[in-house]
Amino acid sequence: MSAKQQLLQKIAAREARVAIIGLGYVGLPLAVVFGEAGFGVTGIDIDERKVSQLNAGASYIEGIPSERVARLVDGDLLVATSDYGALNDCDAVSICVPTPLGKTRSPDISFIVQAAEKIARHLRPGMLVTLESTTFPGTTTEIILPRCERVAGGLRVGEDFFLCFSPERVDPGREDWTTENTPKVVGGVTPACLEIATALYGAAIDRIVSVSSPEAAEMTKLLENTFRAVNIGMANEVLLICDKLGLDAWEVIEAAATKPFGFMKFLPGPGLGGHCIPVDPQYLSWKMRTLGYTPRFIELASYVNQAMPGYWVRKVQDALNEAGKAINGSRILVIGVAYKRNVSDLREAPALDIIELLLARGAQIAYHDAYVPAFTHGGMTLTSEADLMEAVRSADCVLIAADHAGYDWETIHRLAHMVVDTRATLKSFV
Ligand code: SAJ
Repeated sequence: MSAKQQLLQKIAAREARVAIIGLGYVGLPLAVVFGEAGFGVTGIDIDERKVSQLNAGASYIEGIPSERVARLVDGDLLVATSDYGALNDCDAVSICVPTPLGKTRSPDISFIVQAAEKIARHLRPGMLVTLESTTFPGTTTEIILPRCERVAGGLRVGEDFFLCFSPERVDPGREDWTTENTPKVVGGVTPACLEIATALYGAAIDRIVSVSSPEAAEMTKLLENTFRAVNIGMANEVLLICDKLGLDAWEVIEAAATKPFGFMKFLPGPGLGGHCIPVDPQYLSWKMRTLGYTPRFIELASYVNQAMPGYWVRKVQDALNEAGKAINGSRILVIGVAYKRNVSDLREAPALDIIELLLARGAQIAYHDAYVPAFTHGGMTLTSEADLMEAVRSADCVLIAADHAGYDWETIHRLAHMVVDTRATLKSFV
């Protein structure tokens, strides 16, 4: 019986053991979903704290309650380790490691390379390897495949082992679209690779979307998030345009959004934050530049989005100036430093850029964020104000950077001497 047939049989019988490399906001939900589909799962992570928490039946990921983890651990369907040797007992391995930007905003795929080299040392006939981490087209076949073939000498992809790309589409904390019900795109190096990945992922996830190659799957994910970055850039440029025309950008965009077809609403804001949207398009942009092509929409959107913190600092300057004040020496309260509403994540948060720019101009900065009790950035440690309304009263200017739910925005509007509102949060009170 061929390696493919053997693996397909083990998948059908739920006898295939699945390894997940990287137990973060992508890997842990995926591990739980495979476990709940009846597969034995081995989670592998370099962070011993994550390993011990999971083995104790505790979750550290928003949206994955500990009960779901404990049930699998108690049922011997989930075990965590930092030892890649555990791959010797696994038939499939999904790579869910971070793909950040390096210092020069170029792709940092070092975590993928490290995982690929460790996996290759344990590769044997009948194994499926699937890369999930968002990356530039070509990573699967140009980075992972050669390492597998070189280290596991003589094994042939599509015959002895199988290799795919399947992008993660996890939106942390979201309850309507989850790992199990979000359609899963899969591209295989060969048809046999695709067939096996479709069988495995299809056993745990409602809908599989097959594409013709790993590159098509890699590009699909980058298109999804580049689409957002470019349209958010467009929304921010609409703000700049409306500013010049003396129009309310939010009024215009909300009115345009009443069009029931052919329009999709994006709103202006303080800039582009998060660990996905500001990062993923740069992976595509970098790859295209190596091929001698400059993707202008991506570059322009990045330029507009990155200029938004400076735009809002000028708005603070203008507002203070009208009151005969300067930024220098003024007390400015920033409400909401997280990268978007109702999250605690500070990665690439535009509020941090705004705070840096204001401090450079001599402002006295205070902040309040119910999701972020304290943070350290650029050697500076700030703590969220204990008394929000007192902080609002005593500020020369309030800048709203994240419109979190649960705030008494009406009272804030009433008590603030002046407000620069990057999210039009107070629009209904004006
Ligand atoms: N933003 C705007 N205007 C908008 C939308 C977003 O300024 O109209 C800002 C946000 O404040 C944030 C940044 O852009 O700073 C990114 O916003 P986002 O809503 O795209 O948030 P993310 O980074 O959490 O995006 C995730 C992505 N999920 C995955 O990559 C799997 C994205 O693909 C989802 O579409 C998005 O969540 C979502 O829809 O919530």
